[in-house]
Amino acid sequence: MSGARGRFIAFEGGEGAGKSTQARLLADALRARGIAVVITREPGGTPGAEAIRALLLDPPGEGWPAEAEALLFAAARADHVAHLIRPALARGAWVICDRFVDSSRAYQGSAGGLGDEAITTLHAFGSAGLRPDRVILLEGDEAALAGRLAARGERADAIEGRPAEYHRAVAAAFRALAKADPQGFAVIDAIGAPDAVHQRILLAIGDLLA
Ligand code: Z5A
Repeated sequence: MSGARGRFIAFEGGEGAGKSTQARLLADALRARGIAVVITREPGGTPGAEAIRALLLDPPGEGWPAEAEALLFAAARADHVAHLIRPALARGAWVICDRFVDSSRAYQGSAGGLGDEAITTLHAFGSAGLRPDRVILLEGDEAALAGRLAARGERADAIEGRPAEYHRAVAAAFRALAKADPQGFAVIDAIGAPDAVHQRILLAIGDLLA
């Protein structure tokens, strides 16, 4: 690639929306166009952030108070941004990230009750407020997405296992974030065959590929 900064794409949405599947399909499609791609996830992506992921998804003791949970997500993100995301963008690679700061805004800020200002302040401090060039928000009917998770049959982690109302509040928060920033977000229907969803995503980032 030239000396230009790479593009930063984040996938967001509730559990089972197909973020990991679509992140992989997009990475393959970009590589087929000769673009250098780094695919990563949150919480995680670097050794430090993966260590924090384990603490968040399987908490020792009584579980984290809401404030500690938000701080741990922000700390993991700060390490991930400093050690992986910014260096990759600087060398011209595209970074595709399975969840980023809008997950903290929806889960900890909105559903968890800490408020958006607390989360964006932590992000400004930890990661200098880095924003994706485009957030792909995958949305689908609650029952259909729950069916996918049931078919996968894995044990729910500490956050997935929260009540349905918490996850409904997360979904509403994502919708509100996307409505408030129509340039920054592309809302994609997550229902349909993986390749059909992938084609919708390619259309939604067409301007970034031009
Ligand atoms: N969290 C937070 O609270 N705050 C934060 O700041 C961040 C995260 C960054 C991370 O867990 C948890 O942390 C998450 C939010 C919280 N908890 N919750 N809820 P994770 O990364 O392990 O979990 P996840 O992000 O929810 O991933 P997921 O459950 O694996 O869902 P997904 O990545 O969106 O879906 P998938 O793995 O691509 O697909 C799920 C299944 O559906 C799988 O069997 C696929 O084969 C199948 N699938 C995918 N696409 C389709 C289509 N199109 N049709 C049919 N079946 C499909």
